[in-house]
This record gives sequence, C-alpha cells and structure tokens, in this order.
Amino acid sequence: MNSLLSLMSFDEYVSGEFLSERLGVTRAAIWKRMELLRKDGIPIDGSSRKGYRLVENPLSIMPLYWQSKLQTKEIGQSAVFQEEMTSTNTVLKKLAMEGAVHGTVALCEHQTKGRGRLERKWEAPSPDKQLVLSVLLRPKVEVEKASLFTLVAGLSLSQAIESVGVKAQIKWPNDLVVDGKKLCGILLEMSADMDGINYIVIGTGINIASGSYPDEIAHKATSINEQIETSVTRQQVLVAYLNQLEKNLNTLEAMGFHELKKGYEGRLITLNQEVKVLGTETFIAHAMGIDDTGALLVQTKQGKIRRIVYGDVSIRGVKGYV
Ligand code: BT5
Repeated sequence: MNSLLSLMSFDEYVSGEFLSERLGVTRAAIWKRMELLRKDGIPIDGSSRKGYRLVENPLSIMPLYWQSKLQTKEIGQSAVFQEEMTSTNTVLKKLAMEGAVHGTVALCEHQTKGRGRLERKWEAPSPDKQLVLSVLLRPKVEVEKASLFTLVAGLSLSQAIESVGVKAQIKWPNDLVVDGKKLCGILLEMSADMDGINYIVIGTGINIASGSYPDEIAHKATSINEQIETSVTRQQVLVAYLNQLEKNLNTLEAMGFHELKKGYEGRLITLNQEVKVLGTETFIAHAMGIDDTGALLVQTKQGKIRRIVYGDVSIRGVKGYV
C-alpha cells in the first residue's frame, strides 16, 4: 500500500493505467486497493476519466497527511503510526534498539499504557482530542547533558503552541501550564553506556480539546481549544512542534543551551517566585532562573544559592501545583 500511496498526490490525479503499469498489477487490482485504503480511513477522490487523487485530511495524524508540511531535515522525516500503542515511548524505545534513525516519530490515536514520570499514569479518555507522540534523538553529547533535551522540548512546545494562539508557560522541568492548569506533559527516557548516550526518547502528551483529560482532574488540567475562540487541529500543533524542535536542537548543537536560555526563562512560570522544593529535603526558596546546564537556581531563606538538578526534585508553587 505504501508504494501505491507514494505514487499518488494531493494536487493531481494519477490514472489507473499509470498506477497499474508502475506496480505491475491490473487496473481492477488498483481499484480494489483504493477501496481498501478508503476502508482504512484514507479518503481517495476517484473519477473514471481522471484517475485517483488523495484528499487532504486535516483531522488525521497519519504521517501521509502531515509529513509533506514539515520544514525539517530530520525530525519527523521517519514516522511510525498505529491506531493503538501501549505507549509511544515504549514503542519508540524498541525501534531505537532496532536501529531507528535520529528524528523518528512514533504516534498513535490511543495509548493503552500512557505513562507519566515515577510510574504515574498519563490519561487520554477521548483519543482524538489529545496528541500523543514521541521523538527519537541520537545526540552526540555527554550523558550529563541529557536533561537539557526535556527543556528544549518544553521550549519548542511552548513556542509551537504560542504560534497557534495560546501562551503556555513552562513549569520546570517538564510541564506546560496555562492559567495554572496543565496543558501538556513531557517524559524523557534514555539509554546510555560508558561511551555516552545511545538514544533519547522525548514523549509528549498535548491536550488539544476538551475530553483530552479525565473529568476528575478538570480542576488542574486544560486544553488548547478551551483557551481560544478558534479551534486548532492536532496536525497543526504537531507540525509546528516538530519544526520548532529541529530549529532549537540545531541552536543547541551549534551554540549551547545558553543561546536558548533567555527564551526559556521568559516562559518559566516560577521565575522570581517562591517555590517549594520537594526532594530528599523539602524547603521553600526563591526561583532565580536556569543555569547553562538546565538546572534550576534557587536562593534559600538563608541566602544560599542552590542548583536543583532535574530528576532530583519536584517543584511546587508555595500555594499548590504552580
Ligand atoms: C508527565 O508526567 O507529565 C509526563 C507525561 C508524558 C505523556 C506522554 S504521552 C506520549 C508519551 N508516551 C507515554 O507513555 N508518555 C508520554 P508527570 O509529571 O508524572 O505527570 C503525571 C500527572 O499528570 C498524573 O499523575 C495526573 O495528575 C496528570 N495527568 C494525567 N493525564 C493528564 C492529562 N491528559 N492532562 C493533564 N494532566 C494529566
């Protein structure tokens, strides 16, 4: 089917005769395959005179419908889509071990075991209301720098969501928040050995429309379309995110996190606020910013500056979640 799709276009009709010659099958077989594609949810415009043409499907997240809109060289150029996956992170980690290339994206309509950090659950009760995806990176950097990629993903998502009309702030290190409510979560997982990082998988769940989170957490969750008058599609957010991610990764590689830091700090919700650091010890401090390694810098009540390293702690606003 893939070779058939690769011969077709959104702009022009291709004749049944051309397709049957190229694929070495009869025209009746081509017609049958078109029927199967339609059954699989891929609309095909067919006319006995002109032939067949693909029809744009803005609501679909199948790679066929968004890959041609990317402005990237690597991110998203290889993509795996399935209706259902256990977790896009789990599937992509397996593909990474089998040799998948840098930039590969895994995405699905429904996760049966969506994961947050520390064995927490990531939920999406109505599949088409949320965008869940993972991106595989194979950066040539030391293991200590891995957590920077969570920050780069958060920044890229915040910029992408802003480009569709919603200002989402970052709750260091891995949440996007609007109006004090969670819009998006990021889960970074990696494999590394003595020689450095083998791969990083960055998973994101982005609430696009109401119904993308369970009612029980409605007091602390929100979605893009609840924040704006117009409605945005998953496809739009996906393309904007992947484009922005590649741009920021290029900057990170060429100039280091320092170059992205100002943009990141400008979106940081806890900047210049009192925060509660929850780790092996719990204390209240003043959040001052981020250093070049991605650590959160806080000043304790005693005036001491402390570096809070990703993975060590959770941050809460003194009054609650943010
Ligand atoms: C996260 O964990 O926020 C990371 C979530 C990453 C999800 C993506 S989806 C694609 C990829 N594949 C996966 O299996 N995972 C990644 P954490 O900081 O631990 O937050 C988890 C908490 O967020 C839960 O305990 C809930 O309180 C809350 N939560 C769950 N589903 C939510 C939703 N749809 N919207 C907002 N909050 C949610």
